[in-house]
Amino acid sequence: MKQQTKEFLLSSQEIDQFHRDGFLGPFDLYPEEDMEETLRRIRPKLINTKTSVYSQKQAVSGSTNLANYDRHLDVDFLAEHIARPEIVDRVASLLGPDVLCWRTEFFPKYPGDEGTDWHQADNFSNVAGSKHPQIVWPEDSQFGGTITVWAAFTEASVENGCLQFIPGSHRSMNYDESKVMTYDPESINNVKKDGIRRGFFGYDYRQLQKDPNWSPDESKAVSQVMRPGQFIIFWSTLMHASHPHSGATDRMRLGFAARYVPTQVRVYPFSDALEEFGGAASLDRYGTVLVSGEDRFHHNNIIDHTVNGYRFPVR
Ligand SMILES: O=C(O)CCC(=O)C(=O)O
Ligand SMILES: [Fe+2]
Repeated sequence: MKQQTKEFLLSSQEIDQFHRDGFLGPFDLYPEEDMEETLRRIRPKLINTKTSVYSQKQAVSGSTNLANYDRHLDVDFLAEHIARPEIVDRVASLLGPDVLCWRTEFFPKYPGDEGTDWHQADNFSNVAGSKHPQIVWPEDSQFGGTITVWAAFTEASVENGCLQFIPGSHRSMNYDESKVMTYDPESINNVKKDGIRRGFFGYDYRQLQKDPNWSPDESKAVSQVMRPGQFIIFWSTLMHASHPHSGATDRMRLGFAARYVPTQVRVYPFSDALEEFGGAASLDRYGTVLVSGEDRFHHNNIIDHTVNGYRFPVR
């Protein structure tokens, strides 16, 4: 049982706003200087992917950038980050008291990098090579998708590639995640859409469009400028993208996304490997992390620090 502090619960007005817009924030988490200092401190650990649960030894085929995934399972600061009450209380206000963190991902943008193309994710079969859903909600649930908490580990500005959202777009999917996309690493930083350099990490997300003739209404897009140490909360089904890194500054942009679901959701029910971005890695050492409440469903393997040796903060 993980107790909530309840100190950072959302107000009913904030909850309504989240359901209307599909996002909420940004919120303050770390002071700017602390965030910068922390990033300097953990960088060597991040670069050392040998300790990642998807390290090369674990990779079952190809070269993989999956080592960018789930580093909360081997880097202490990230293990603490995903369980911070400033985040968890707010997420639990939206998902209910029993919450799992099932995925984290780094999103770096270096000077000159393309923006992340517009997309929505519901069951996350979008880039899964197997086309199996990665998360499955009970059949009678009102919701699908996951709540993403995207933290700015550096400044995120229009110039260096901050997020963009189309408010209110989370209720209907413009993409069919069961369609197949072709992975083409050559396309990275090489494709322009309506004059803007955008791509999806080697995939062309437009291949999933339900209507090939539709295109997102960018006039409705809002940019999410954030200072280092802030975070924003959004549904994965919200239309979201990011600006390209213009190269006007030589500093990279780094986002850290943590994804949460309630305990009744099944995570990776159809697969014992992750297959994405032209690589694959075994899920042998993978587990979800209970960040709030209790697990009465036992659908998922939960990583327990007392058993597995990982050091999660117990609250
Ligand atoms: O940071 C980005 O550019 C994209 C982030 C994103 O798509 C996500 O967190 O789901
Ligand atoms: Fe996304």
